[in-house]
Amino acid sequence: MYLDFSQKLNKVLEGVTKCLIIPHKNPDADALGSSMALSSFLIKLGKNTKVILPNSPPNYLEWMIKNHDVVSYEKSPEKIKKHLSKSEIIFALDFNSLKRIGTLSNELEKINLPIIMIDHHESPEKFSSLFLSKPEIGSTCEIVYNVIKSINHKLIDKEIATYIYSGILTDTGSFRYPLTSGDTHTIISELFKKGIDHTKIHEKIYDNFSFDRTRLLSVALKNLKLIEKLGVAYTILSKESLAKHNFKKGDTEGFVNFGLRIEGISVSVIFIEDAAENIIKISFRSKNKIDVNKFAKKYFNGGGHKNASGGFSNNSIIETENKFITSIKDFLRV
Ligand SMILES: [Mn+2]
Repeated sequence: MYLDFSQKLNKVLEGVTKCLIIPHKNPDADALGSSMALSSFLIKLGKNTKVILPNSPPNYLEWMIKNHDVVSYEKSPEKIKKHLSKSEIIFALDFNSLKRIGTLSNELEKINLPIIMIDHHESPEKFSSLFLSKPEIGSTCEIVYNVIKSINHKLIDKEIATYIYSGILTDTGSFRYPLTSGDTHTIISELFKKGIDHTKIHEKIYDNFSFDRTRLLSVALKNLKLIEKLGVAYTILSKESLAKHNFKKGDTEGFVNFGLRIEGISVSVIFIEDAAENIIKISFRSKNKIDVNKFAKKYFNGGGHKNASGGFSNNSIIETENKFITSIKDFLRV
């Protein structure tokens, strides 16, 4: 599978000198890791490569982009229009629907360039000329690693290995989610041989809370409610709580996972009031067979993965909470 795709990709790359890489909006370590790894690799192949971000990454991931030619569409739309007009090929990484790159998708629709999509989300949409969609793999970084390895494994150095490790680490929930495989661990072993400093990567990614963020977490935990019979935990962060703790983008990342630490809980949800967009943003996490992707799609305009998805509500917090209680009961058929 990888070999076949890599051969096709190699062919596409023949004669191409200018590449662009685009990950999804609100990029996480998998989106950035796969983009930076591929960018480093393409540069080593002699391709002029730039990474376009629909918007800027959270502060704690800034170290991942600092050695690269990265432009944010949100910050410099004009620059990006120029890059798009000069580029010969576009890589779409860690997303499979143009909705996931926000208004940058309008710019892509105006140009006519081959798009190569590499992704691991369910139900890919058709917007690419060549794609590798593998929902059975835990991270895009794992897929990208296999692709570049089969093109030229000698070009994978410590820097590329560090990016790949970061994406695999976070998208597998530190190697615990079901899609983590023996193959994943074999790759990690190969990355270790490239000299990665895994302790430092963990510290950069996980030990970076501000005091405000830690206090905001305490509010989320204090607000936790259980629907014990259903094995459901949920919490709410109001716009007042966010403002009081100087909320910055990315601060609530991972909060939703805490509910799943409670014994007997298989579904955890966080509702976050977004004053700027005037919506309630919702994150869903689940264990085992419970498909919160289906739930998010059916009731809260969302989607994602089976055990990790997101959605939103246009109603008030109280209305959203009530709708959630009714719909989750219905969904879990109680
Ligand atoms: Mn991913």
